Amino acid sequence: MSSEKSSCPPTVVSSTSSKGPDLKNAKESKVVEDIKKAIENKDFLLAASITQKYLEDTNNIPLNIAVTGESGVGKSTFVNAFRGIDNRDERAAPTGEVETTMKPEAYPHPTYPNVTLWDLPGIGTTRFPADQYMKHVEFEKFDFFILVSAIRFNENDAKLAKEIKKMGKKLFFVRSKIDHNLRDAQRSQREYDEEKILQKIREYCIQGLEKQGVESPQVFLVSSFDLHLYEFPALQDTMERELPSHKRDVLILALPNVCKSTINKKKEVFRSQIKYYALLSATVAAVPIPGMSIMVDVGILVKVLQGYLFGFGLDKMSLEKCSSATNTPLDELRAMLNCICSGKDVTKELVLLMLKSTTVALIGLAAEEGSRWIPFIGIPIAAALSFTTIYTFLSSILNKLSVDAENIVTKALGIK
Ligand SMILES: Nc1nc2c(ncn2[C@@H]2O[C@H](COP(=O)(O)OP(=O)(O)O)[C@@H](O)[C@H]2O)c(=O)[nH]1
Ligand SMILES: [Mg+2]
Repeated sequence: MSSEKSSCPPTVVSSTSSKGPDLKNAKESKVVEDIKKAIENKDFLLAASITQKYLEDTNNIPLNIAVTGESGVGKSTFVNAFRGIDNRDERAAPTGEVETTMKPEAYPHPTYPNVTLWDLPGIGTTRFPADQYMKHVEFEKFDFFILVSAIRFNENDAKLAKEIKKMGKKLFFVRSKIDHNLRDAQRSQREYDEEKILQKIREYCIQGLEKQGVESPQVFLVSSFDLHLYEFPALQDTMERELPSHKRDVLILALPNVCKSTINKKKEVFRSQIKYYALLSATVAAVPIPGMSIMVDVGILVKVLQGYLFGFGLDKMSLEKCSSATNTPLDELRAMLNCICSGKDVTKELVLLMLKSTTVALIGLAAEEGSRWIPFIGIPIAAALSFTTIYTFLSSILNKLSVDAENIVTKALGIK
């Protein structure tokens, strides 16, 4: 079980200052205009299909993360941990082996297959010079690189780092196996001071890289066995800030739930999509096919709620994994759950039950953003009720699930 501490940084509101034009907002504005036009023309099916396509496209944007470094430094373990997979899992990248693979191996995220972690052969394993190595691993396809070292970054690492930068790619340095260093120090130092040791390791890595000509390296101290400790949360924030806006949400959803700020960011990503799901329901409601609306809604809602559970780690399997990984009895985790669908398989029956029990209480409590959207996008009166109902329903469930997710993280990881 992990220690009581967490280096969870405060929630940072994503800035749009990063690289290039704001593709997400540009695309969103265009889609909203197209939907408005379709609704003006009373072509609700077209409005629905534009909305559906937008949601599908947004949720399928590819993100490719390359993990490289010399053999044995913990690359494969990091790839597994990032995907929330134990080294012993059958989907895991093999670990603790002499590196023989010469080509990058793809490991898709178990919940978001559009996100792929790539386990690269060490540059020393391939014996290529840095420029050939980059060609060999087909560097163009990666959104960014993570360069791992378990002691210090050596000459090979520095050469590769410079080549990665030269090719215009983002790079973050991870100093792995920090738990190992701290355990060693605890056993051998009379006055053990964790902060001082971490500072020393960080400075040693940064100075080493600078001496080899790498400018302003960002080094993050990580234990892949305890991602919530040390600087993985800070690495998450940095990766997110450095990505272009249209990829940022994709990364956020795929991040392991290692601190409350991750949960909050996921909640915001989910929240930003609610109006489109409500719109889907409204456009269907505007089409005069009796009885059609509620069935379509329920099908959509099942999928959306399942997505929330997977994203927050509140599905049955994630809870079981969390229980065994943190030695927290499953019953104790389940006792933290308040939302009716947390830890369950979401079925149409369950959603209908939830709709019955929650919307009655919420009717009239039109969520602000939701109600602002109705006249803005020109939703007809007949469909507005459907829009408001779904909007309010999803917002309310999302709030409850995010509280459950925070409680689970707090309990299982001992985060304050
Ligand atoms: N204590 C500790 N051991 C680690 C960590 N990361 C990897 N290891 C161990 O280091 C060994 C090599 O890891 P692996 O991921 O196979 O390294 P790779 O060759 O770079 O892919 C394995 O025995 C791992 O269990 C870590 O963060 N902490
Ligand atoms: Mg490996």
